[in-house]
Amino acid sequence: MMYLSTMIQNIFIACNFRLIKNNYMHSRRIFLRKSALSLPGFYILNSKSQRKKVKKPIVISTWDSGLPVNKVAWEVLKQTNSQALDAVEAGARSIEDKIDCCVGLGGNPDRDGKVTLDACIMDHQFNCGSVAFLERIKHPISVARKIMEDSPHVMLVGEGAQQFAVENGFKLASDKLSESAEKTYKEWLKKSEYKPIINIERSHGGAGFSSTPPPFKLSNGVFNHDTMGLIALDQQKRLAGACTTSGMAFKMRGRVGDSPIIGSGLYVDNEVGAVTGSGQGEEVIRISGAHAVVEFMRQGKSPAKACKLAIERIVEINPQKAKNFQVGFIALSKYGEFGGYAVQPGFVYAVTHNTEPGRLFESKSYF
Ligand code: SD4
Repeated sequence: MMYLSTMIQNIFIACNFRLIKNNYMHSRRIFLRKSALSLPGFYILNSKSQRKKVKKPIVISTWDSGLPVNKVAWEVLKQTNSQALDAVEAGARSIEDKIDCCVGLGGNPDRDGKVTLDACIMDHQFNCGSVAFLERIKHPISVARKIMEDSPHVMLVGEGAQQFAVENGFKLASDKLSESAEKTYKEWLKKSEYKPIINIERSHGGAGFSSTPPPFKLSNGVFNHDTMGLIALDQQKRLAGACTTSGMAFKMRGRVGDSPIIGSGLYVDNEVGAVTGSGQGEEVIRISGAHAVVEFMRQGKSPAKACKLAIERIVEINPQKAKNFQVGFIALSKYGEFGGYAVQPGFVYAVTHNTEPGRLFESKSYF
């Protein structure tokens, strides 16, 4: 009897011990998870990283066309006390000024023949502004910044965005298509077939592409590049990003892509890094692309690895479909480390650190 009661007592103690141990492990796990989340990413937990020299200032942007854009941003960034936010806005404006296929008022129109612009901007303190479906305004990126700084909202679209812009001193431009957009649109009208091309700026040969060295031109002579996303880190370790586009050519009227969506086409978290991208907006929106990449970096992944994981997430939704579209992300950590990854080969990005006019990198890709 005594033997039995000692045994029961021992089992009871053992169970209690396991319970206490489990509880302890559980709370410890929660504590670790919580502290990891509350710290600025796992980088901080790594003592090597703490000694890491921050590479700054630095600006990186999508495509070959990022080189001249970086140059403009760099003019701002290299000045003492300059702000990454001013640098990315200046860079984005410089490409909105140009007449080309994919950014600004010279861009290709929607299927009704109207150019509609999308853009967004974000600073190091989660301030952000965005415009979508904006017509006849030359600098959507500056309207986005104005919304961020002088309105209680984050995003304005269409007529309301245009009204806000005009009320704030932006000039209403003509709604006439640029010469090259007019030509491309007339060509498209013959078949009226909506088929977004895989935008591989560096595609050699291929339908619609020349096989000359960069800058590549479409067969109609138009310089081939895409949405401009740029992210920068200034000398005060402030990150910022901007993204501007005329969106997918021949889209349905009213269609909005990822580029003006905070968390999809652009995201900045100064505790972790900044991310932007280019490509088939619908696929990016599906996974909140830029935000996903930032979260992977928060978990300790390098910028390139974080971009890769987000691209894998996109492809794995429908690998068959993914063979026919392009998405590319670029990421910049708060330490100035950078990287990119894309669904298809041919996605390049421009990096300007202390080398002018900067360097081009070709990202790895899923296919
Ligand atoms: C969009 N992401 O409107 C933009 C356009 C783009 O390659 O980058 N096209 O979906």
